[in-house]
Amino acid sequence: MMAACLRRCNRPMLMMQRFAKPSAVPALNRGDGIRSYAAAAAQLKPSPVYTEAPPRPQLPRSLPLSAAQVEHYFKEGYLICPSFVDVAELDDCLKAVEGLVDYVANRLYDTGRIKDKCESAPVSTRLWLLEKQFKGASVLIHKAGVLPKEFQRVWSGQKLLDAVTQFIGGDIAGHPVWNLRSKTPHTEQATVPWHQDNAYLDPECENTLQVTAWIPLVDANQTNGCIQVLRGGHRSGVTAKHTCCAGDTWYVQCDMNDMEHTLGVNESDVVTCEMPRGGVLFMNNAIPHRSTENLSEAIRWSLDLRWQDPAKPHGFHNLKDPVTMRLANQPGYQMDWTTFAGIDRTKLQLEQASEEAQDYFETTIAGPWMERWEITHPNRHTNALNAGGLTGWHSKA
Ligand SMILES: O=C(O)CCC(=O)C(=O)O
Repeated sequence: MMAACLRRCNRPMLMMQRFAKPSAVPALNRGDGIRSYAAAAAQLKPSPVYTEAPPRPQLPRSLPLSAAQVEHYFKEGYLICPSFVDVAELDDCLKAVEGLVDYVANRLYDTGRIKDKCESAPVSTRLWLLEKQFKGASVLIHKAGVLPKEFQRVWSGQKLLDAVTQFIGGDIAGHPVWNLRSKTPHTEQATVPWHQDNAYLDPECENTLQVTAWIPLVDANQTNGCIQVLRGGHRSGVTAKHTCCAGDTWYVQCDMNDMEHTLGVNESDVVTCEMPRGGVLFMNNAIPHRSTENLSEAIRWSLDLRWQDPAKPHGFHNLKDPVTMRLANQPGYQMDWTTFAGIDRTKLQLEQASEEAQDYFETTIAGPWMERWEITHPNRHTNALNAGGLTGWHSKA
């Protein structure tokens, strides 16, 4: 019923909407040194949502983040907490991942697409072995949009929500953009180029602080492709020019020169965010970041989860609303996952796409974020958009 309503309401929007271009940023004069871009950008009036912390909250328990950590988050646009999540909860998540991979293996096998289900392989390699038999097996996981209970528990866990309260205040909703990343080794599709999360959303949310927690389910390092951020690139709140799409992927990307002009950051601002299992990288929706290639021999599994104030625009193209998790004026508020976890965003988009695209095994992905940016590199994904098909929401890079 709900899905049908959303389908009816959204089809015209998805097919016809053309996104407004992001607000133009005055070109910055280069001056006499490469860092003059940064100096000039620093003079841009910063967007307070990304740079000013709310008052330190009062909770009936100690807050998980120190004042210095909160300050770092708002000043630099990211925060690494090397030991934050209970690793037993991550074990549970990995068990759930095993179930998701098993489901894909069975569907591929039952339809004759693979010869070996690789049942004895561990979660660190099984999907990669499937990928070798069916290119795009990991895309099937990525676009599945299944939100297991184990992920829900992490997402709405008290300690994480307390930290989020320190960033956005006491009203908190889970944003519909979340991802399980199966970063298989040596895979272009799993190497996410420089971007700001805002580039995947409708510009209406650019004055909403959205907090991302990037949570590796295994140790994340330079070898298996951890996240890199461009520190300070969030300060103006501007979304730099992105182009579409990188290589044979559906990812939009941002050029370092453009970021230097509009965000005032360059190579010297790169921070490589290695962290052990149990760590969390907090980011915001304006910080430029990417993940590097996985050069190891094992999958780098991770989750990225997001929160924002439920009263503010979320930019998710009217596809699905955030799920309220906490309300400051209702300390006993009980959140309800049923509607949120019950609406499968990929199914929603598939229902809006052509018959042909409604194939579980489809590994071409196209979506509304592609309409916001110039298509400088057409590929099968952008062609699918041009053909009028929205072939599954990977939610974002
Ligand atoms: O996990 C990755 O490889 C990329 C993550 C990312 O780009 C994000 O969370 O926005």
